[in-house]
Amino acid sequence: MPPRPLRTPAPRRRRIAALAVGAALLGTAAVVYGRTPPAEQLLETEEHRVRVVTVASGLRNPWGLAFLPGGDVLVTEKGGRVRLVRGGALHAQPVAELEVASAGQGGLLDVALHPDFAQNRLVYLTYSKRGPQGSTTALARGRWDGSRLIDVRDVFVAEAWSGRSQHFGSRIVFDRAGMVYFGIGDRNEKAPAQDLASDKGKILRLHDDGRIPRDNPFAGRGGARPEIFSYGHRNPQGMTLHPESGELWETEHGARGGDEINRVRPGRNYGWPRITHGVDYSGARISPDTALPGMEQPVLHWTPSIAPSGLAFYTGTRFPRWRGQLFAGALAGEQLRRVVLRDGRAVHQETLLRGRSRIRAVADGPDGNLYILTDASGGLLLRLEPAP
Ligand SMILES: [Ca+2]
Repeated sequence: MPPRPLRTPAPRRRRIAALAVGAALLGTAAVVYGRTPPAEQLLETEEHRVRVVTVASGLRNPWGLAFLPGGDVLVTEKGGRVRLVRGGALHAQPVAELEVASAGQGGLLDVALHPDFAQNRLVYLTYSKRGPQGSTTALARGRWDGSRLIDVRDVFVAEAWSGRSQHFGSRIVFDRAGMVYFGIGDRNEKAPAQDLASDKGKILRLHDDGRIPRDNPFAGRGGARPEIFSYGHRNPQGMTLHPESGELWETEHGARGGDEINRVRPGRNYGWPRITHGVDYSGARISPDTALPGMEQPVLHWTPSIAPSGLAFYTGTRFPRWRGQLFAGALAGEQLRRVVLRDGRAVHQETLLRGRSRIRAVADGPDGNLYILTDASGGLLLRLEPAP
């Protein structure tokens, strides 16, 4: 997606917001920018009747979420705060605040729990880190003490420094062996996505403490960074594990057109910018090729772009006909996209929540409902549950 200021609502939205304030959120006096849905709304979809419930409002550009045991939710805000939703209400005080490079697309990004969280209480965060060479994406972790996230320290700082403020990635995913993955965009520099000496445009694979696994695909290869798991990515914004195969799936932004869903395999090249199904924002051609030998094709590409962000397989039982299907949020596309897969291929899609708001994150809730975060200075945590 193109760089755009996130903090300043467009004039049209200000007017809509002014009309909506007071009518929108039950008992909430906060001024909320953006098109705020009512606290509850019914949605007719192809497969299920859905009730959309506002769980929390007043989140400032929320980015990622993680479910704590017992039903609490941690939510990151792009500006650097970690928030807690407990008992269906947003705690007034942040539970942590990180110093982040919050210019442009940078800031506090994703959050994920360690697979052994019940024992070790470790919470992982990605964020845009400032340094003498500009900014990069870093993975940090802290410990949840029941009410605050403490001892937050870097686990891994990627070699993706740039003076540019775009394409930081990222999502955090743990696989079944306990390895942690996070994605980094090309920092809007294109060519480094193909350079194995750089972490730009890569997905990284690490031990939970940031050590580099010896069996990584490029470990021991001269000139290549050993933390790299896959390369040729433009800007990964959604990532999740396939519930059956345990394989990593990812969404990334193209430029104008060429947004992708990929199955991410070790050592593979996902092509950017050598191959793409999109063109540059100016209309200029990025590459004459959409396919080349040795480069992976996406499971599907969205042309025109929807700017996907957040990705989840639905695994619950409350929406039985959605089981095993993929749900992708969309920023510029302002929607939730349902993707039906058969034999690893996309065979059908449905657009939900069209034109309501930018959607930053999607999560398969432990209670069998789907959760989404809207991207606005008055962002919402919404729950999609079966309508009676
Ligand atoms: Ca690609």
